[in-house]
Amino acid sequence: TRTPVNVTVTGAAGQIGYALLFRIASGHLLGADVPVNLRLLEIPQGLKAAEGVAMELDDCAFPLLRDITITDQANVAFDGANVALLVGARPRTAGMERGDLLSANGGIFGPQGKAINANAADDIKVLVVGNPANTNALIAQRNAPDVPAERFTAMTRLDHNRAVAQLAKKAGVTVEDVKKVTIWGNHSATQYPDLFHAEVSGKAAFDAVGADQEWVENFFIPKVAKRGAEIIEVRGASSAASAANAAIDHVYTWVNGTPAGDWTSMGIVSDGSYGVPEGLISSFPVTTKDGKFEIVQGLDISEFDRKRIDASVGELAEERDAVQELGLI
Ligand code: NAX
Repeated sequence: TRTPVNVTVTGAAGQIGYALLFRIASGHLLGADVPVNLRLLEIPQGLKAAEGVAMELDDCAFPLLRDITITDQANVAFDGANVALLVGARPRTAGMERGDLLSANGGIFGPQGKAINANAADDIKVLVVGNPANTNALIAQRNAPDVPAERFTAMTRLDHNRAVAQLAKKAGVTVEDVKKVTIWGNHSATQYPDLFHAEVSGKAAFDAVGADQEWVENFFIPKVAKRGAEIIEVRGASSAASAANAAIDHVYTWVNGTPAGDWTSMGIVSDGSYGVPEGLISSFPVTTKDGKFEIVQGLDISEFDRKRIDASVGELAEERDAVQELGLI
């Protein structure tokens, strides 16, 4: 039998946590033959609710779930962690400026990065879900100098999955027929969901949507980029199950690989590819294999692509400069 994998989840008592933990425990994060220990990190006010979730996890009698630890101590939560899902974050509240938001999150992701650096297992893989995800991931990464930078990633898989679904709907195909969609840049309204390099049933996706430039610019891109706000308006609460599903997809793909003839989108530390300044955590098209990822190289970047990638990456650079000024990195 395999040794259990230690999976740490922060913000475990929140709504994404509630949609996430049961799927991790049932084998969807890593595979149906991989036992897991769960380490749940919450703030003190969230500990009781986290205990309630743990009681429900017990009541599922999941064969793969070995052990659950509940704590408000980062050093305990990340002790021996192989996978860490950083979901808990400080949301933007009314009247909060960007600087306030970034410094509040720096107060969370800085110490968590240090705790990961000091306590996590050598093979630690980190996914940051809590917003602003890319910059929170950057803060954690910079506070973990002994961990290879590529182990820190930010989630744009929900945006990716949203783009796949919209494209399939428009082309009148199933989602399995849609390949090579890319989200570039920041997980924010400036992101660039790119269908120009995508394929539908093996042909150019742009042709599959009737070469309808007006639909791409005025429907597809804003639909994907602003989907989070639309969910809040219609559901009355922010995306939770779909976000949890995307977190599962992100880690599963990272560990188990992308299928041949396809790629995925992940926020990762830039190596300078496609003119994205080195060191920024930006979303790229990536393939994965044996627990490692590579940026898809050699894509033709049109002027249309360039403008949108640059706008989103520009926002990431501003966020990095702001957290640098605040002394968070
Ligand atoms: P909730 O407010 O339901 O839950 C957050 C939980 O985190 C709470 O239980 C809170 O007590 C806990 N928490 C806060 N600070 C903590 C800390 N320092 N350590 C440990 N736990 C802490 O939010 P939820 O709807 O679950 O969303 C979580 C985060 O995901 C938010 O930042 C949200 O903006 C972000 N999202 C990111 C998405 C993405 O695609 N990257 C999409 C969905 C979501 O909007």
